[in-house]
Parts: sequence; C-alpha cells; structure tokens
Amino acid sequence: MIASTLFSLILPALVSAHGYVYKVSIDGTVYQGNSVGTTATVKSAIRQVNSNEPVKGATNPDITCGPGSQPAALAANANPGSTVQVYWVGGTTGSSPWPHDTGPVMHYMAQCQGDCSTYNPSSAEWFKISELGQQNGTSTWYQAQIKSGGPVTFTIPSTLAAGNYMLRSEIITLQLAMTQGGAEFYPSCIQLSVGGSQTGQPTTSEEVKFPGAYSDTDPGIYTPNVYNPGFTYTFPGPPVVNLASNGSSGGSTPSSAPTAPSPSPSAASPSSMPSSSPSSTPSMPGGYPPPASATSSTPYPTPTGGSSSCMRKRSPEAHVLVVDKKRMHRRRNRSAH
Ligand SMILES: [Cu+2]
Repeated sequence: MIASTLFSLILPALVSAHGYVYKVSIDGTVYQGNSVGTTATVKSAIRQVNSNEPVKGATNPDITCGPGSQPAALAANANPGSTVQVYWVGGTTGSSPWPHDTGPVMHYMAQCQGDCSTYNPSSAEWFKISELGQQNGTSTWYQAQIKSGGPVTFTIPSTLAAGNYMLRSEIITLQLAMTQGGAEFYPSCIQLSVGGSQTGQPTTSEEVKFPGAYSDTDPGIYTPNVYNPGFTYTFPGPPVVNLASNGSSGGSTPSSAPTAPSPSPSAASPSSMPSSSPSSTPSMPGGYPPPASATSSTPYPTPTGGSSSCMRKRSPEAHVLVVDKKRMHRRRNRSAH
C-alpha cells in the first residue's frame, strides 16, 4: 500500500513532466484539441503536436508552433475584446495537470495570409498580445495557477482588425534555465477567425518571427538567478502591442510598468470589454474529461520539414535528473527563506 502510494506519487513526475494545450475556450465556446501524437479524431482549431516534450534552443524550428505541429481543420471564432482561455495540461491525453510553475506565459498573434488551415507560419510576423510573469511583487508565477488546474486567461486586443490569425500560446519553464540552453519552450498554435469591424494593426517594430524573436542568452531565457529571493523577471521578445493596452489580461500584472491610459477621447469605449470574466476553473485532479481519443498509438505523420528537433528524445535518466534538480531548488528555496 505504502509502496503503491509512493509509486503513484513518483510516476506522474517522471511520465507527465511535460504537456500540451488540451482545449481552448473563446467567450465560452470550447474547442477541443487532439491527444499528442495520435491520429487526429477531433476537428479542432488547435494545431496538433507529435510530442509533449519541450522545444529546446531558441533557434529550434519547432519553436514556431510546437514539436511536429500540423495544420488544424477549424478556425475558432473570436472578436476584438474576446476572452480567451487556454488550458494547458500534463501528459499526452489530458489526464493530468500541467506540471510546472516557474516561468512566463505569453501569447502572440500573426495574420494567416489566407486560410489558417493551410498556412505555414514559419515566416509569420508575430505580435505579442499578453505576457504573464510573477504575480505582483511576489516570487509566485502566474504559471503556478496553470499547475493548479486553471486556464490562462487573456483578451483579444479590442481594436484588432478582422481577419484570419494564428494565436501562439507559449509557456517557458525556467527550472533548468540556470544554464544557457536550459530553458524549456512550450509553444502551441490555435487558428482563429477574428470578426468585427476594427482596423487595428501592429507596427512593424512590434513584429517578430519564430524562430528569431528569442536568443538563448536573453535575460528572460537564461536566468541564473531565477530561484534567488527578490528575482524580478524580464520578458523576452517584443513588448505587448499598443493595440492590447485596452484589452490587457486581467489579474496578475507582470512586473513591467502598465501603459499609461491615453487621455485622448479616441480611447475605445469600456463597453467593448467583456463585463465579467468566466469562472470555469476545473478542479484538479480529475477535473478533466476523459481523453477524446485513446484508441490508437499510430505515430503522427512526420512533417515534410524533416529533422528539426535536437532534444526530442530524453533518456529516463534525464527525467530523473530534472526531478532531482527540482528537489534541489525547492530545498535551496526553502533554506533561503
Ligand atoms: Cu516538462
């Protein structure tokens, strides 16, 4: 009994140490994703990945949309000001919570230049619409809420032009980022059709490419002091677009200074903002419905791009090492307080 309890405590740490986007909700409409590395069984707006492992290295081509990311069949409907909730989970089927709690969560968008379901985003022009780091003056990251089962919540910029967009959801975990190249990137792409009659566009200086936006030496990616008391985080990538200044994500504001409200009368009317934030936070564990597909282990068709990932396969030892290092940090953290 004790042994099996111990086993069940340790096993998720070893097996489900990574994760993916399980579903997305836009103004309450839910779009389910497909399990990792299976034959897609659900028509989804979420681009399916073939591994839940992190992308390693800022110049890795998989940093665009995740390992082996494949186009999705649908585009999720959204509007300027829409509330978006992205549900990141651990494992490959949605059966366990997101395992990490250290590092930022960021969201980018890019125009699809046509139909998103056939769009190759490798040279897309991305602009940042949301960044969530440490919660006001504490060492607790917004990411800890995801580990507790909550979605990441943010809004589509309230003046964004209508059109087809890719939404790029990204978690970076920093538990190994005390060494260069140690940061773990979890990108995922969701296809959107944005309606409305707004005309807002990012400026070219607000746009970046993936790969290209980050370097392994960026202060928000190589973070030797991440577990030190008083550590304050510097987000990598471009600033959040001005477009998003009226629709910034509620709640935990990162350490960066808030954009001063414009005194001009042209500011968007507050009535365009969602009046209440959804409160559908699933309880964990067991809060997640059974996986959409547990039928097949057929390998996902390999993308035509060829060999992209350098660190996709990790030995069991590497996982144990990760766990051990985490324990060390926790211990170090505790003794530092
Ligand atoms: Cu992981």
